[in-house]
Amino acid sequence: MPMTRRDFGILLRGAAALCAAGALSGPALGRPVRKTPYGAALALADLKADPRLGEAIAATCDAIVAVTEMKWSDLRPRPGEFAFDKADELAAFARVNNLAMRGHTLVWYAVMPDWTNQIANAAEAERVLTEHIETVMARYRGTVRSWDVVNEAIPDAVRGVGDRRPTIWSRHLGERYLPLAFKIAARTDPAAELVLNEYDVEFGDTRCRTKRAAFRNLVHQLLDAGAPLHAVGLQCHLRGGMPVDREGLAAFVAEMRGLGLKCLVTELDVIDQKLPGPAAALDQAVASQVDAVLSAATAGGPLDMLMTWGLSDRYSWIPYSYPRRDGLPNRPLPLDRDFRRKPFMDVIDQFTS
Ligand code: 9MR
Repeated sequence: MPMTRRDFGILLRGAAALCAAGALSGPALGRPVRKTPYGAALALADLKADPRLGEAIAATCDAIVAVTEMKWSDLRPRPGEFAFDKADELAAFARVNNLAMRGHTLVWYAVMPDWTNQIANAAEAERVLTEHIETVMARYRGTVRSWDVVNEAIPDAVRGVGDRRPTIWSRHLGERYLPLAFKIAARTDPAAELVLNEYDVEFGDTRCRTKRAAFRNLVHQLLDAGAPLHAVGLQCHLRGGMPVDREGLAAFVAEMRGLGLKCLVTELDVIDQKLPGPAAALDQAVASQVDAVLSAATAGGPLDMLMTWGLSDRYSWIPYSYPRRDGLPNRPLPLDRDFRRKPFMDVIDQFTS
C-alpha cells in the first residue's frame, strides 16, 4: 500500500515525539556505529510511496541528501519565488530520524529553470545568485551542515586543465562566479562545510585523467582566489568494468588533504549496464569495484563522509539512464530491490567502521 500524506504525517509526528523524548538516536534505532558517517540520496516521492525505504534509511544511514528537491529545478519555479515544501519535508524526515543532511546543490549548470535564461546582465546575475544562495542556506542552517556549493564545473568532454563548463553564471560573470558562490555561502552560514563536487575523476583513461587534472586546477584556482573551500566531493558514479586509477586517485586525495581539504565520497553507485550476470556474479563485480575506489580514496586515512546515490536498487537513476539489455534488473546500490543486503553493503561497512 502506498503511504498516504496522512500516514507520512503520522510517521513524522510519531518520530518527533520520540525525538523530543530523547529516544531516537542512531544506536537506539539499531544503526551501526560508524567512524565515517554513511548516507544515501533520497527522493521525497519514493519515501512517501514506500514505507520500507524510510525504514531502511533510518536503520542503515547517518545522513541523507535530496535527489532533486534542493536543486533549482525544484526550488525556483519563478523569479524571486522559492518552493520549499518538498525540501522541507525531507529536512523534517532527517531531523526526526536523527539523520544529518547534505545540501545538493547551490550551483549546477543542469536543470536550471527556463526563466534564468532571461537574466540580462552581470549585475542581475550576481543579484539572483546571491539571493538564491542566501535564501536557501539560511532556511536550512543548522539542518544542512555540508553543501555542494558548486557541482560539475568541468565539462564532460574536457580538453585541458583550464576547461570550465559554460553556465548561465559564466555567461554573465565569467569564471569569477566560482569563488563568488563560495564567498556568498561562507558569509551566509559560516559554520557550513563548503564542497566542490565532481564526477569521472576516478578512472585511468585519458579523459578522466584530464578531468581530474582540471578538478585539481580548479581547486587551486579557488584557493588562490581566497574562496572558502573546505572539501572536495568525489561523486563516484563508477563505470562498471572500467578500472579505477588507484594510484592516481590516492595521490589526488593525499594532495587535497595536504591543502587542508576534507574528502567526501558523495554519490557512489555502479553503472552495471555492461557487467555480466547472473545476479551473484554481478554483485561481486560491483562490490569489487566499490572496494577498489574506496581503497584508493582511503589510502591515506578514512573519508570524512560516504554517501551512495540511493540505497536500494528499486530507487536509482541508473535503470533510466543505463538500462541493462539482458533482462536482469540493474543492481547498482548496496541493497537489492527488496531491501536485502548485497556485498556492496559489506564494503560500505568495512570502509566506514
Ligand atoms: O539521480 C538524479 C535524477 O533523478 C535527476 O533527474 C537528475 C536531474 O536532477 O539528477 C540526478 O542526480 C545527479 C546529481 O544531481 C549530480 N550527479 C549526477 C547524478 C546522476 O545523474
